[in-house]
Amino acid sequence: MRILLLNGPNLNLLGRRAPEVYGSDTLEDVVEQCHAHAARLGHRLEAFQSNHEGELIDAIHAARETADGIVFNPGAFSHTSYALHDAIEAVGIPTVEIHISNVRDREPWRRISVTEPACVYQIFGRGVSGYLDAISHLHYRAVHAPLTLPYGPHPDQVADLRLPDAPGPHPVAVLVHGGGWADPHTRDLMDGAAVDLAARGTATWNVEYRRIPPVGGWQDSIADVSAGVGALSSLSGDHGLDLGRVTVIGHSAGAQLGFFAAKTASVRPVGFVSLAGMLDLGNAGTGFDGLISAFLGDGEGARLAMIDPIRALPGGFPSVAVHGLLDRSVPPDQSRRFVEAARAAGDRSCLVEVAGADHMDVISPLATGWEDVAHACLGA
Ligand code: CA2
Repeated sequence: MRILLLNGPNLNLLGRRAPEVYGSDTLEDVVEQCHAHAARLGHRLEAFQSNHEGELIDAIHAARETADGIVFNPGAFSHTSYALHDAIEAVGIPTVEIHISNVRDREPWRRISVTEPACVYQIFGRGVSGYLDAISHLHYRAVHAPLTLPYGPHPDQVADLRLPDAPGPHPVAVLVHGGGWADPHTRDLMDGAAVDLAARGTATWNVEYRRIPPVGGWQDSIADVSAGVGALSSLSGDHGLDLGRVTVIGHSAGAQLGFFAAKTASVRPVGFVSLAGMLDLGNAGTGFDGLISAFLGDGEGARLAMIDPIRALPGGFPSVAVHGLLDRSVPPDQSRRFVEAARAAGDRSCLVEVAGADHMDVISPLATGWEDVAHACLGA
């Protein structure tokens, strides 16, 4: 694939001012990292930056001949430029919008993006690594483009459906991304797993959900994932989904959500797989205090029991807890304790420890140990 990396106004100043907002990498650093990441995935990348709207429009038009995907940081033009929106729409090249900063958590006018609706995806608030995530997203989209469908009226109530290249009915893996329930982390985190599992014969339903807004919101997140699972019943006929073989697979904080969705959804899953899951929130360690209290909202510490998977056992379904032994973000003990408690409560549950894998490896088909993870997911 040929990727155009396009940067808009003021991004030439990166690394020279406002490092607290945009980090310390210069634009040259960003371009170099993007080149390397694209090459790792087998793609070629060309970069262009301009402070002028017309030049950006011309670059998008020219990309018709030279690019199959665009990674675009329109800078402040994203908040105002219908002309750029139209250019992206007119050329029809899959374009991922990226913002380095968390535009949803700054001045209200930065929350608005008029260019986003013309793009296939938007990534924001992940620093410079968002550019690399945007390249990965284009990569997985090129391998297997999803059908993105709403399951509710909110823009975050959507999910990506990928069907195996075989006649149905298909078993279904519902994927629930992690990221500490927080805004910048969205479902592209699960793109690799979604594409790989679909290639192995399982339909994948990669669910987005409302996240911490900026404090509280656990009810919305849990309700959304549960509704996302339930929405499979209206899709099964058209897409050949086997509702008797649905598995919920959650990563990190997404495992916490996935567990409750598996318990409450109107479509009953036959299994739950936790990948590096936060399953014992009461013993997550002090490093997680801020995250958990942000999710619960002020003064709601007493409700921890309501959102803690280990305290809500038995689940009433079999579970597999997969954990990389090199995980420094969520300790492998979370999975060990969950499996022990699940068995004690009467659930069938098993632990899969993956040597050499860290927190993100358990969702990456390119990482060490992915075969073990994929088998755990399919076996469930
Ligand atoms: O977060 C982003 O990536 C932005 O697209 C960056 C734009 C801003 O206008 C958007 O709202 C969000 C700004 C580009 C960089 O501006 C600088 C300003 C001072 C110092 C360095 C860069």
